[in-house]
Amino acid sequence: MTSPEQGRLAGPLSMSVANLCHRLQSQVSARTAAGFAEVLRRLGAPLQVAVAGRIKSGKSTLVNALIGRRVAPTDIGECTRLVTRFQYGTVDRVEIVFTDGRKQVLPFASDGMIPAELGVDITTVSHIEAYLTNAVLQGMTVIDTPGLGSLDAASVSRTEQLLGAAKHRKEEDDEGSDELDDTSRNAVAGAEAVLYVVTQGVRADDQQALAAFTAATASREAGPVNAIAVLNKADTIAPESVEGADGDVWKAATILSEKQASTLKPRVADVLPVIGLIAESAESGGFTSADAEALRQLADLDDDILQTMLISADIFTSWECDVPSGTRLRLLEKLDLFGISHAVEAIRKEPELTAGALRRSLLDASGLEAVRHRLSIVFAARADGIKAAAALASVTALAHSSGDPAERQRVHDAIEVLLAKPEAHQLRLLEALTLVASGAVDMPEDLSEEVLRVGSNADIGAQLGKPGAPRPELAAHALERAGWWRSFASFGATPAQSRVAHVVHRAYFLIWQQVREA
Ligand SMILES: Nc1nc2c(ncn2[C@@H]2O[C@H](COP(=O)(O)OP(=O)(O)O)[C@@H](O)[C@H]2O)c(=O)[nH]1
Ligand SMILES: [Mg+2]
Repeated sequence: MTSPEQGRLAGPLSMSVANLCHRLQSQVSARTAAGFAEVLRRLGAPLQVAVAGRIKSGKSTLVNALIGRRVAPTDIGECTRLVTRFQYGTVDRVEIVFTDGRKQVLPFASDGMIPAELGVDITTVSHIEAYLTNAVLQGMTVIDTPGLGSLDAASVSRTEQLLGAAKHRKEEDDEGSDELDDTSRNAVAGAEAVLYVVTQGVRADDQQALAAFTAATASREAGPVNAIAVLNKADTIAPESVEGADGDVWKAATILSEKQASTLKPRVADVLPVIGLIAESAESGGFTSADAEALRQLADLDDDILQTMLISADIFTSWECDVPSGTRLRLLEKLDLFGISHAVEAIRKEPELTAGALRRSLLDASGLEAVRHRLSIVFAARADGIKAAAALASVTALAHSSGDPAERQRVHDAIEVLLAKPEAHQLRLLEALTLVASGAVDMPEDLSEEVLRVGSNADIGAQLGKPGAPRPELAAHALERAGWWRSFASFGATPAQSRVAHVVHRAYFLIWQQVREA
């Protein structure tokens, strides 16, 4: 079976929760035990990352870039109105999942993509499951969403449901049934983290969508801190419209990203500029040596002529030139004007550039690596806490709905024991992070930044803001900050700040223990 279950747990806390489920499984009712089995399956699955944002913001394009394969249909077609989950499998396979639970295998289109049209009544479809052998998916399940912008009400509601914003049915409703309740089912489909795609100009409904997601995931204690954002289509920004950009597109994109970060703050940690289209072409095999050859021909053109052609897509394709206009259209589709101009410049600077090196240069220009890096840092640092918190919430809900007080007590006691363990402290840290990042607890800027840093990095050096520093220095710094936060908790802090400060103090203390011991 091509199940996503790889048995790899995200970290020590997930391990403890898994042990708890295993231990309790024989001591609870069959129905609760079935629920625990589902919790265990989910705990072992990769982090579920939803790519969300307005329609046409370039979500599917970015999904293809991240997976490294052009598999999600972009632009129009039925499939772009559905949620598609891309997860790891040992064989490439696509399934339509219907709202009544039925599944139907969907053959790939001849170009290796998910067909844009399904050939079934789309109103009966819940979502699409795509199993792919791509290594990236062993680390995370990527969920493509239709978008929360305009479009039709049905796709909006499907997206909201996926993001957990839809109302959950009460568990009491299906008491006695051996079926999984909606909470568990929702938890399985629900996203654990979000990659939020915006384009130039954040709109009110972007804010709303992010707010809906953070509200829906707040119960998982990870809250707003499990979202990162990208400013996509950076290539389409007119640099002359951005003050301080000096006519440079990437500089303009960086300035706009920073502006949007302050608008979206504290819901997302930061906004990274990216050119999804170029990233997709460079990463998914879309960029070929024939394309490189055509670009080489363009690079040979007189510069005045080329600059004129690059003024607009229309001029670029209709201008009289040796490169066939069909070829030019193809280049436009893959790279757009900015990518073409970037490639031509790279070739002119280094005429011997191979097609592979040109692809690499385009990838560098797309900003995708920075997005990948950020994804791996933020989500890797939090996956253990995020997954464990979600699992604990499900375990609690399952015990709660069992109707057996003794069983409920047993589960409750086991959770209490677990929460007292040092590895459980990250749940409190995530919660503190949420309080600070959401503005629920007001902190001076430097202190909020410190809290975010401690809670957003997996590497101790990075947590302490001293990457690569020698251990004794890290230990001394951790101890110093532990002391500082303890005294801040006792003197000079508001009661709410004080609760956060205690958690941060303990986080530093645990870090100190770790560096000192190793
Ligand atoms: N110029 C440019 N176009 C892009 C970029 N990313 C996506 N697009 C185009 O925007 C359109 C919508 O993209 P799509 O991924 O389908 O958007 P979605 O509706 O959010 O999934 C497609 O024509 C893409 O080729 C980008 O970074 N730059
Ligand atoms: Mg799409």
